[in-house]
Amino acid sequence: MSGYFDHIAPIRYEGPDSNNPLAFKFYDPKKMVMGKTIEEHLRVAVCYWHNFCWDGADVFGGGTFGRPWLSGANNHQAAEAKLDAAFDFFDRLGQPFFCFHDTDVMAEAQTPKEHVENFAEIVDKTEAKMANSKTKLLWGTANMFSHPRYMAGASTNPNPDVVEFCALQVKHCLEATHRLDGSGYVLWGGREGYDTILNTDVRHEMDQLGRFVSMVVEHKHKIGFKGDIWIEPKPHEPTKHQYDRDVATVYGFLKTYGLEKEVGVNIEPNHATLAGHNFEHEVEMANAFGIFGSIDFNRGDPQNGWDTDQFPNDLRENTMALYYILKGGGFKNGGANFDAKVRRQSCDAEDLFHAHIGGMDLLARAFINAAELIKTEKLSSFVDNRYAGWTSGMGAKMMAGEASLDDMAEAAFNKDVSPAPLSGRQEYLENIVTQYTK
Ligand code: XLS
Ligand code: NI
Ligand code: NI
Repeated sequence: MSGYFDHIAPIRYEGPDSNNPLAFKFYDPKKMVMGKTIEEHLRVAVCYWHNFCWDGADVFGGGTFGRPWLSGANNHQAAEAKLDAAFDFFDRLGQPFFCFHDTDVMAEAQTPKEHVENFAEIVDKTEAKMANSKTKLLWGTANMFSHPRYMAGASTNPNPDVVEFCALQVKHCLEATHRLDGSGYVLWGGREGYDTILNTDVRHEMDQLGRFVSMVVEHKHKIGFKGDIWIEPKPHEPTKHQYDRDVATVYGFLKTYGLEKEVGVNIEPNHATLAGHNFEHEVEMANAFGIFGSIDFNRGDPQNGWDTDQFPNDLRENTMALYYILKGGGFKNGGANFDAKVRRQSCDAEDLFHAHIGGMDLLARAFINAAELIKTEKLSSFVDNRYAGWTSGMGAKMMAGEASLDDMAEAAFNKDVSPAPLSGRQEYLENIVTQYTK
């Protein structure tokens, strides 16, 4: 036990009238909605990185948090102390899953051999911890962006030696994810892009990425990993132009390299907004192409142009997103993680709990709203009705490939009038969402 969280009692559901800041008001894990519990629907995961690996440093100043396990060198003892603290936190919060980057959990390595050894050592210890905890692994991922070797790209680096190192990291991290019974494996491409076209062979880099992701898929099948592989789209930051800009771009990439049946997406709302989309747009694009996987439910700051990774607190935005997630069938192997990056002044153990309790409460509320919206069918029946014309006549013929441009033009010509405008009823539909956002 780390001792760091000793003054915090396990978090319980106390209901909406509770004034206890360290209790759930809406996240009642055993509440049944649409045939499953809230816990089973949302599959909440706590992430390692911002919570247990970040000391509060920003580009202008050093750490503010004083987490004991981060106070010295990142050696084996520190990695173990961090593991103790993380599982102590998980056991008190009671969420079902966690997720990690390889470098989050392990002692820092100087050589490739040390990387493999240090990671293997902590994976053994994590496995032992998991045996005594209810917390399971949602997904693992390799950090291929922090180390200076990745400054010019990870698998899209012009230097194949760097890409070999990526293979080393991903091989071991995917195998560890498999061994720890993870449901998914994430590839976030923060350095998979370019800063200036002047030094970049874009097509070559895209082909590298295509081949690299294919190798990851081949390895998944070779080792018998049954979980999913997800790319996490983001338009920029840290790299100016990232190749996995948004869901539609990722789909185009997957299709180009024949990976669309093998790889899905891990959508992050703040990445969506950075790409100029709203959250539900990205969810529905993924549903439309059959690549929906998991969600990193982080909110951004509407006045900032960067990724703040804060816990979700916008009820309407998340009601909308969960509506489209549910409409697509809900989470399967995926789940809900939110990075819950607390602000730099939030330097106490309590602050980590407030962020996670707030995020889980908000998601539970939004989920119940979304389930009600599904049940009323007010939105879906409107949409079905709007497209009803395609089930018969020329519309059906066109979609079945049985009408040519000539046929359609002739049908239009034979009608004496041009089609009358039909209201899209946006205000009416928005009011329904407002009515169900509670
Ligand atoms: C950064 C990403 C990152 C991924 C995991 O913007 O959100 O934290 O989720 O590598
Ligand atoms: Ni993310
Ligand atoms: Ni992010």
